[in-house]
Amino acid sequence: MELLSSFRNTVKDSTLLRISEKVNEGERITEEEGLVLFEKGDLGFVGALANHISTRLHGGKVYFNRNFHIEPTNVCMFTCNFCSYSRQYKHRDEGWELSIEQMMDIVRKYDGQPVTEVHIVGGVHPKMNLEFFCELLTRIHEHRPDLHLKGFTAVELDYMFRKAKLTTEEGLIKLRDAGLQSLPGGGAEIFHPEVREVICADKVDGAGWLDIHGTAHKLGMHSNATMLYGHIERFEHRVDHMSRLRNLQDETGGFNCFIPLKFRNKNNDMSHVKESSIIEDLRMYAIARIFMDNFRNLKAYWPMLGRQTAQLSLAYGVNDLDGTIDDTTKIYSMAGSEEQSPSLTTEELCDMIEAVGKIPVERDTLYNEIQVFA
Ligand code: V47
Ligand code: SF4
Repeated sequence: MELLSSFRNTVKDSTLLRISEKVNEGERITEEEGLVLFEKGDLGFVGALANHISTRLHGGKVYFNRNFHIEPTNVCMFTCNFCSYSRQYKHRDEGWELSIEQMMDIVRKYDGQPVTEVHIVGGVHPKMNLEFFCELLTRIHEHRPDLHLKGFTAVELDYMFRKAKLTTEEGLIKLRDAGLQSLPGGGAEIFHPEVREVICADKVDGAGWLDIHGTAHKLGMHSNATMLYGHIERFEHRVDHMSRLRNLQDETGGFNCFIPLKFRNKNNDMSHVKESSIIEDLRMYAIARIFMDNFRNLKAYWPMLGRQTAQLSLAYGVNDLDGTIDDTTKIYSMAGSEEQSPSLTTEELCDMIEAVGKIPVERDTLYNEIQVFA
């Protein structure tokens, strides 16, 4: 009620007022209303609504997990224009290709440390096939059965399964049997073909990405969803993207969280495209929180966004900062993020969260609470 009374006097636009009423009542907003938020919703307005929703859902709790990344290779068969990270197969001598033993060395580095998740993601290498990754998963699982294995974007999976001549379901069952428990959200970019055909024409399309995640959900696996924003897309492409995810979530309920990823423009074929401002970033998070009513969690991936903007986003609907990570991910440092070797201790993460008046909570991959830092 309080939320509404302040807007009744200040907000003149009838659609914005209607949206604030819907948020107050816990009702879903339409695609048209989502577009109006992008076009007319100022930062204070969308931020207040988003913080209201996040507080209603999580009571001020902000989650993080203790994880590390393995990036098996940056050699890639695809040619996404925004990618600063990959090397084409013909230039593979400029990239890296880790053997299973080298990846096990990374896993062993964390022996005795309280990490709960390993995130495995990389380029699409023609020689790293389904069998190779099943062996990797089996080895990690045998070495450390308590670690949650989250891995492979729908782009990697699509290529792997086509090469193995398996259906999505057959391929996912093989990976699941080897120990894979959930899928990260990468590769989604922007689903709409008007944009996808310009920024990443040669990889799995939007329908294919959604089909892989939907199939994983039906097999009892969980996954995340991302959206690469702040480049050539228009607001209606963002709304279309979020709407397709929202529809799939209605069907399966298998998404853990939504992660808007800010486009970074260094060292790639889209360097001429200006990066979004901090105001646009915060508006993006807030509108995502309002629109994605069936996603419990909204994550700001701090290695890409930078820790200060990520911290600010906690007042704009975000309730998850991903993890402690260590300096094992290179995707964003290569694309120009201010975080050149991303690593935060648990204490630093907790300080960041407490500084905005929220409660830090360590979670596992599926958002079960491990420890509340009161
Ligand atoms: O799909 C690539 C993005 C994604 C750039 O599920 C870029 O928990 C910005 O999806 N500027 C891969 N973004 C990473 C990813 C992810 C990260 C953290 C957590 C999770 C999770 C998933 O990185 C790609 C693409 O959208 N990306 N290049 C760039 N220049
Ligand atoms: Fe390859 Fe992924 Fe980079 Fe695209 S974003 S070129 S699929 S590594």
